[in-house]
Amino acid sequence: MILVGGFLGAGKTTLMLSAARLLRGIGRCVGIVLNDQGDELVDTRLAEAAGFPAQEITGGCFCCRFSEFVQKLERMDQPGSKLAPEFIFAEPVGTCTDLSATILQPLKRYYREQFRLAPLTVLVDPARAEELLHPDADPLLAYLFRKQIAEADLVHFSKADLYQQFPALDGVAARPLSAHTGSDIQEWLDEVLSESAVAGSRILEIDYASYADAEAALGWLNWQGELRLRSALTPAAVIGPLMARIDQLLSARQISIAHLKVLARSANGSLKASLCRNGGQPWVDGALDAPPSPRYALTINLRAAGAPEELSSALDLALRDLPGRARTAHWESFRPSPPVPEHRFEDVA
Ligand SMILES: Nc1nc2c(ncn2[C@@H]2O[C@H](COP(=O)(O)OP(=O)(O)OP(=O)(O)O)[C@@H](O)[C@H]2O)c(=O)[nH]1
Ligand SMILES: [Mg+2]
Repeated sequence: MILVGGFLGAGKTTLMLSAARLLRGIGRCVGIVLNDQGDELVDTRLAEAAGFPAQEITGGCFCCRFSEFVQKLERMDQPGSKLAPEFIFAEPVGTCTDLSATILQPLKRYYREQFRLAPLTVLVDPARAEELLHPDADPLLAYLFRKQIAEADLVHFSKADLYQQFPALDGVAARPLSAHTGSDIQEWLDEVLSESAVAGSRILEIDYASYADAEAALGWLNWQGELRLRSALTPAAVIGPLMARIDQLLSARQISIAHLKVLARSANGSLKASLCRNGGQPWVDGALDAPPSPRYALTINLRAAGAPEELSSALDLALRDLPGRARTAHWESFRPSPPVPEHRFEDVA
């Protein structure tokens, strides 16, 4: 089980999918477990679209739903099941930390026969690190970000293709990798799968009140529904203006985007776009050349530093601006509730 942590938008899903493809390419069977505080996850749809067995824990983090997490891992691993991966990647919520004490140690103590654990990798987006390690950063998010790094067995800078230089991380050695170019992904896999790798080598000292406040500093919005257009459009022509409008509305309210993901699926193909900061250029994955369609299934996941009602009203306006009608099947917006882990180890197991 390979746990990949890191802040929202760090590149966890992209790295897991890239590494999973490498393993599949040499004939190994791989599964993926995703996690969110809400329902309707873009990442799960992506993992499924990439052809990997995917499970998800929704409505809370792995640590607060540890028993369910283990059930999902075991379900993937049942003999005779068509889902019987040798390797399982697991992505915790991007605002989660204390994973060593609450997930890795209990797995080591109670499930040592079932699972071999890879070191806890924490991915760091270099630009996000510059922002959150700056003295003017939001103190709660900076606290959470530092804790994520402090408990890692391995820290890697993601998106190395975009940067020449990388910020200092409080004495932690972090090597760059890029899931987009593939550079150093095989090396990372070799390292986390090596016989000598140690999982959960540290336990954090963490104040759960500050951790809860940091998680609640961000608003969460998950939306899923159907879009019926007045005339057929390509997925890029739907997603591009929609994301630009959400970005514009949030920026006007001075709400910082942590991660906005939109997935548009039609019978002609699907496209996902991702925006990790206001005014940025969305990254697009999928069928950019898909022919126009009059109907899309849309999934939208937004995490941003604003009140849930503000995120909802921005999305509502943006959906109304689409050249067609959006029908809501699922809409939730909230601030994550305080983490209450099922287990918490004080010492390394
Ligand atoms: N240039 C570049 N972009 C990357 C790389 N890895 C990920 N990204 C982009 O970064 C954005 C966020 O990536 P994700 O993999 O969705 O990040 P995540 O950590 O799973 O985000 P959450 O699920 O919200 O916590 C996407 O637009 C990716 O395409 C990389 O190696 N290079
Ligand atoms: Mg993800």
